[in-house]
Amino acid sequence: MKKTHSAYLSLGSNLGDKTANLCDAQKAIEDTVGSVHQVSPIYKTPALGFEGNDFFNLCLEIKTSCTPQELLKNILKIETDLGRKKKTSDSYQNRCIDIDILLFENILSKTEKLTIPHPRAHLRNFVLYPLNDIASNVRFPNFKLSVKALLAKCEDNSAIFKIKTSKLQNNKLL
Ligand code: PH2
Ligand code: MG
Ligand code: MG
Repeated sequence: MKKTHSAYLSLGSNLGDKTANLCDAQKAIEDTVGSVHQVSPIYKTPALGFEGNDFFNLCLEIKTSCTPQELLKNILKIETDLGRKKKTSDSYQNRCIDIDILLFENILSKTEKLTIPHPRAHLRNFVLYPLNDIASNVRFPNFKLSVKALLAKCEDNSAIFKIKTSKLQNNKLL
C-alpha cells in the first residue's frame, strides 16, 4: 500500500447553500484525494479582507497518498466541479467553495502556486478556531508553534460563531 500523509485543509463557502457546499466538498475529497479523518465544527464568520457575504468555515484532517502538488490539482478540480467561478478581479470574491491546504505533514514548501504551511493561516480566526478544535497540539513547522499557541497570539478580532457540531458519520457531515 502507498504511504499516506496527514494534511489539514480549510474549507469555506459564502454563496448558495453553504452547508450543502461544505458537505459536497467533503464528499468529493473522500472520493478523489483520500479519507477524511477529522471534521471540525462549522463556524459562521464575516468575510475577512473584502466586502462579502458571511462565510461558513471548517477544517478537515485528511489522509492522502497524493503529493502536495497532486493534492492541489485535485482540490482545484473539486472547486471547479462544485461550481466555483474564475476570478474576475484581483480582490477576493464571494464563492460557493474554497478549499485551501493549511498543513501537509511537517513540510515547508514554496512554489509559485502553493505555499505550505498556508502563508495567512496564522492570521485568521476562521482558520485557527476550527483547526484548534481538531489539531490544537499540531505544530506549524514555519513558526515552531502549535495551533493552540498561534490562536492565543492571533490578533484577528473579527467575530466568529460556532454554528454546528459537525459529526462525521457515513462519510457525511451531519
Ligand atoms: N477566505 C478568503 C478571504 N476571506 N473570510 C472568511 N470569513 N472565510 C474565508 O474562508 C475567507 C475569508 C480567501 O480565500
Ligand atoms: Mg482561501
Ligand atoms: Mg483557495
